[in-house]
Amino acid sequence: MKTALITGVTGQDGSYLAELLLEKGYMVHGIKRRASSFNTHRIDHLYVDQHEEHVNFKLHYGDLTDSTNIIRIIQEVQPDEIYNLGAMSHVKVSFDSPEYVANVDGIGTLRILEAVRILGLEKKTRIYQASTSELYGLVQEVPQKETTPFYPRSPYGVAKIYGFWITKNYREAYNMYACNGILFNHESPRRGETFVTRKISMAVAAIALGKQECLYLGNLNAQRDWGHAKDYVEAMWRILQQDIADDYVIATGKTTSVREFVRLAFLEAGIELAFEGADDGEYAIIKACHDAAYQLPIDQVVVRVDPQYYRPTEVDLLIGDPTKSETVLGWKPKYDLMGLIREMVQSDLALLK
Ligand code: NDP
Ligand code: GDR
Repeated sequence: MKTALITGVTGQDGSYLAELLLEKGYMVHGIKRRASSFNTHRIDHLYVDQHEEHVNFKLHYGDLTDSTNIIRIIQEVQPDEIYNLGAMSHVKVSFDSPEYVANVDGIGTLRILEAVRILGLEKKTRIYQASTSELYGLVQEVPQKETTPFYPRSPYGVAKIYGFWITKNYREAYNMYACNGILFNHESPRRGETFVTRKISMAVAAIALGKQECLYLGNLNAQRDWGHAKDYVEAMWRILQQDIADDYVIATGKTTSVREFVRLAFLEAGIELAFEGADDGEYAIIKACHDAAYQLPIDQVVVRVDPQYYRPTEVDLLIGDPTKSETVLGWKPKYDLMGLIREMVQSDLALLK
């Protein structure tokens, strides 16, 4: 039985990865932060009474800013694989807390790598680092691949670039099995509520059910390569099962604007939109409603631009080239964009009903 340790286990990816590893027969340990209220809703269904005979899932209190805690947990767990998913992961918020994001997302990665070295586990423990398409930032080349130069555009991206390079450096300097997955955006019904896709799917449900009038968004022109988190955690696992440690882009190879995502998400609820106006004054109105259950007035404004959601520096276009991961890892996503949108919108409709 292999043992895995997941930082960020309470997050979107951590919860899907824990499920996947449990299905594969792993003993899974996760690090959760102490909070003033419960923060384990994404993994509560995996909880096992620790008094039972066969416990295969265990949580430890911890924080990536505390190396004493990281060293102690890794010493106790002796993991075969560590998945470092813990991060302050919101790009816009990273402009408000730049020092914190550097500490958690940048130095936090170093703390994991150093803990493995200090404990002499370099030969035993394989490490996955949650790198990101935000490293590419300002467009240098499309589609973006493993060799595309980086140009991050936020304190989050800059912190993650440290995480990327320190992982690669420890691999080269100490011959450690440490890999970067450069993952493009991936979403799901478990996506945090302030990321744009989930904000949209929740608003579609609330507007359709007459509980909200209008959705306020920032830059509708941004284009993202959106996949499903379930597919992407499978890629993380595959990255750590190879003979040689390496870095991989994980993406669908297709890109879509925020505006188009909005249109498709409303359409999933049977609501046709028309976009009018431009720039800060752009808005969308209901053109037709095909579901008789939702009694929505035609011409109601349901989307408006609010510049408070703009970022000081934006990443305009992300589109990944997954050729290497398809060839070497044999990875291919099962979900397409419409499948992802359907699952998110239907899940939020069910939640609100
Ligand atoms: P989430 O924001 O959903 O989850 C982040 C996790 O990190 C949560 O469990 C959170 O705990 C934990 N965390 C935050 N701060 C700390 C800290 N100081 N110490 C320990 N744990 C902490 O992110 P995702 O699941 O979407 O992403 C997982 C990882 O992948 C992140 O590193 C993210 O940056 C990266 N990534 C994500 C992509 C995506 O599209 N989703 C794409 C590329 C990379 P809590 O629940 O208590 O807040
Ligand atoms: P991103 O995801 O910044 O790509 O980072 P997010 O969903 O926050 O933004 C995507 C794009 O949508 C635009 N946008 C808005 N974004 C938010 N959050 N809220 C809005 O109201 C809004 N309106 C427009 C943004 O400007 C942006 O262009 C995510 C995170 O999961 C990171 O941790 C991860 O590394 C990257 O994806 C890959």
